Amino acid sequence: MNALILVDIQNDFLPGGALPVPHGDEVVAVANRLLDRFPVIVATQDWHPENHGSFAANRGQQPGTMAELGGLPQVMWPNHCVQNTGGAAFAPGLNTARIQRVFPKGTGPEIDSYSGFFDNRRRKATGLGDYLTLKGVTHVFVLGLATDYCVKATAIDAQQLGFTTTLVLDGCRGVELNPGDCDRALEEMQRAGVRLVQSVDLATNR
Ligand code: VGL
Ligand code: ZN
Repeated sequence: MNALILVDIQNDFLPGGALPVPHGDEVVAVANRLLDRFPVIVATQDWHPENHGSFAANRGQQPGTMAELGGLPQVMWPNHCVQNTGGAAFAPGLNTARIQRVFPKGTGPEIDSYSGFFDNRRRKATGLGDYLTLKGVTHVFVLGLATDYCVKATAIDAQQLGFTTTLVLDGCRGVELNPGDCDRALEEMQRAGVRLVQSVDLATNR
């Protein structure tokens, strides 16, 4: 059984948002086009409290610098995807009606969660892994935002959990804080066993 995982396709990650991913809006059409082909569709949603420790303003830091959170190195981000704000809402135009379950992440102030499966210390699961297993999913297709953070972490965790994992390249865009970050992320995913495809090369699964 195949599942589509839509990673963090949220307003704050679109151009004009609080943590804009260049051309992030372009993944929406790719996502919508693929929806009909998957029996299982889930989404992750970055869902932070106002006092989240990854927010530079809460730490007296500048966005884009490095700090520490929960004992791990942590990029300091602009405030973004605050729970129940418009910035945390899914992108307008994303066909959310077919999303069967949403998995919020980054909900605790003391730890970030790039992966849709676990927090960054891998202490707590979001439930996504168990959900997919319960649905009989063996192969997951991942797309969304951002290639070099949450997409990468989600795809690698999926593969490591035993799901055959395919990244839909044209359905992803990255932050690229440092030049080359997206290319390195793709290499890292491939090294972990993640396959890369273009959406046009996906056969219809119906
Ligand atoms: C993300 C940075 C901070 C992402 C989330 O969705 O890739 N990046 N929070
Ligand atoms: Zn975040």
